[in-house]
Amino acid sequence: MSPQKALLTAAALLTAANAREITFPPVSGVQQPVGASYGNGVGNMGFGFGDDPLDLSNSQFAGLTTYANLPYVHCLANTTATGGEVESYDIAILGAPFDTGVTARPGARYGPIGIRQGSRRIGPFAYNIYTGKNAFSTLKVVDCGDAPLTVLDNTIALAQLDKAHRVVSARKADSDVASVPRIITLGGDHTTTLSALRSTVDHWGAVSVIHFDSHIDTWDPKVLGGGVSHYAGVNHGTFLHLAHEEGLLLNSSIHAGIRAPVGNKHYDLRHDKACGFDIIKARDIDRFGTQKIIDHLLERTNGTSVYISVDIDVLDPAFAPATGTAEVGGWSTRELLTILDGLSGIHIIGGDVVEVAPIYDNPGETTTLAAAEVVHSLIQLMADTPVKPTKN
Ligand SMILES: [Mn+2]
Repeated sequence: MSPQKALLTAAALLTAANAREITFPPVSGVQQPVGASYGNGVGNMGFGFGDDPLDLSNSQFAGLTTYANLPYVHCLANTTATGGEVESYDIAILGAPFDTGVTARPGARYGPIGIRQGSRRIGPFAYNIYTGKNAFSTLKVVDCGDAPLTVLDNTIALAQLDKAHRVVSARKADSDVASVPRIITLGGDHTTTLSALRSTVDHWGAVSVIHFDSHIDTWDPKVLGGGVSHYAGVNHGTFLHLAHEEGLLLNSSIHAGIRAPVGNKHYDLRHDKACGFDIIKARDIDRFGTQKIIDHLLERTNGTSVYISVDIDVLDPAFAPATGTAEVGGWSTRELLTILDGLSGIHIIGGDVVEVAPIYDNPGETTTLAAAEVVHSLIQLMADTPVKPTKN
């Protein structure tokens, strides 16, 4: 190597060594870190930085994954770890990891964690572009984690879930405008809704259920499962029959999005009516549009307390492939969200999103993103209408 070449090589090495200290030039137009306060006291976009880029205390995508990055509260505890009172809340997100009541593909026991995963971009900074509202600004919403449910015995698991609902809803609400906390359950297969209704009856008596689903779920255990054993008759296709039998439902209930076939067109539909339900079929949206569907749901349940249960299979499998009993020909995510948001003002006392089985989802998380946004809409409906119990 010539002395001249050696000198050039040394200079290149020196440059390489110096290049390890990288100083980026200032980015034109950015006056403060992304996500910093707008300077007029109105929030930020939740990317985790205030004026100090090393302030790690407000990061959106760090820490453990709760629904919409909400604070975690151990709502099932008797006291806090230090013996204090459990933190109060108005709306509790509660996971129900149970999927041994299904008649088709299992996997919804991972629904709660999947929905939380799909909710990472939802948070207190978000104002709805259609309504201008922020679902988290008036009532205190927390994530209680999942109820501990055994996977080995359905009877015990459902008793555990019954108890979890009673404990979580028995606390005094945080706000004085809503004296009983309301629960939004992340299912879990649809059997889990039965536990929720067994708890809401303690505070609000029998309720109307708005049941978004492709299936009617009022099947008589005699025709679905009960022929196998008494125990097998309690499943995700019979829970509404059982809720009716237990006196938890008003006869102003209604299904929305139905399209799956029934086993016996006379008996099943007559029985469905006897359980208190009217039916909006999936294709009704083509004839009437979303507004007529909203109007019908509001008319049907007018003057009653309402529980809203959303089986994610109400959506077409194009929008929600990750579910146990997919039925083609369903609604789009946009149509469902339009209908849900259109129910603003309804006396909603509880709700759930069930049958999300993340194992069948795609890398784009299509189903869990949709389910997370449905939960967001349910929270907004609760925030729109604070309720007081009609019993106790
Ligand atoms: Mn269902």
